[in-house]
Amino acid sequence: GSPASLSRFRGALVAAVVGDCVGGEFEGAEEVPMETVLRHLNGLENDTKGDATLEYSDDTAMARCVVQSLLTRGGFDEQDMAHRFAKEYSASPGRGYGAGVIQVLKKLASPHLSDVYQPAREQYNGRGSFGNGGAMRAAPFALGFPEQANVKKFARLGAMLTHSCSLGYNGALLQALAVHLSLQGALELPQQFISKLITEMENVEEDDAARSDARFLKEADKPFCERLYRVKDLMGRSTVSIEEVISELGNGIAALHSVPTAIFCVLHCLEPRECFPESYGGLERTIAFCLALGGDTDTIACMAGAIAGAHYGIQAIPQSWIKCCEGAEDADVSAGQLHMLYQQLSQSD
Ligand code: R7I
Ligand code: MG
Ligand code: MG
Repeated sequence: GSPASLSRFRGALVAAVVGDCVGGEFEGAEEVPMETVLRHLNGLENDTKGDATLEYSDDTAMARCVVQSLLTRGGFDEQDMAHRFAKEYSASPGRGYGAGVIQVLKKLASPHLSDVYQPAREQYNGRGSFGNGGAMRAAPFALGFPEQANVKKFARLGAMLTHSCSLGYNGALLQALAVHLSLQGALELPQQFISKLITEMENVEEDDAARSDARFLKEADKPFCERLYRVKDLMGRSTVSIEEVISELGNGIAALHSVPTAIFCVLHCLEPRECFPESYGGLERTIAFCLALGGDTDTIACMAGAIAGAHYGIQAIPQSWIKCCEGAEDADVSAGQLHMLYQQLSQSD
């Protein structure tokens, strides 16, 4: 498809929902045999019960708030977005939210709050959360802003409403950037794609807050860069086992242990591989690979789904999968609306 086409927008938003819904099955499991994953995915194709039987989790619930806020405000409005997060949580608290973020969402509901970034800063002794809750809902920022600088700026601020630790919000920035590049067709050249991400993150992680958080958490000097170099390294190998992905990149609930992993899953599945059915296209391979990792499967499949969906477009997602997932049809409609906003903003530059 052409850069920033409607099909890519629809692919990104719908595949994110599908990843969340389909990935929920294995959340928290240890490494899942590929056979089991394929059986689960096959089951969707033969699902006669029909409509939207797989519920979405907090990942999609919060992404929907981001989308609706960007659309109604025509851009980023932190008050509006914070208000939507709080309202969504109080309407459906049972979507599987992280244990810590619940405190933030309750505080955001207070009508007396003057600084909407304050509750997030109070988490974890003032250090803020490094969870992947900012990254899991970052994709819509790539669809809402044509300019790369704005994607980075607003994905970061949007994440800071709940995640004030740099390892949390920089994970969101990285995820949004990956979707942004993928929408432009950058995955046609995978080596350049990963190099661009590294160059951008080298800059982002220069920051004093990033350096001090990394030191405090005993991580590498530029933690996301270090992980992206590992991704590049794994890309160069002819075979990579699931165990290696888990040990090198992680499959956990921290942004650092899941965003680079999601990016790797997309890159690794660009070409057919022996472990997948021949009938599978790249998007199906990507989702299946994410599920086989176990751990935070809904979130990793959601993030990888957004990046892969932006690359392959809507046609790559099996209809039978879409039908099973709550919120997938809504995401398709929203993608069309974001595409219009994006085009308006592109023309006004
Ligand atoms: O990041 P968050 O919104 O959780 C997202 C995850 C996704 O997998 C969703 O699908 C859902 O299942 O949850 O929620 P947080 O509570 O901010 O962070 C998630 C978890 O990371 C927390 O419950 C902690 O276990 C851990 N964590 C930390 N632990 C110690 N110190 C995050 N930050 C810290 C920290 O600074
Ligand atoms: Mg979830
Ligand atoms: Mg999760």
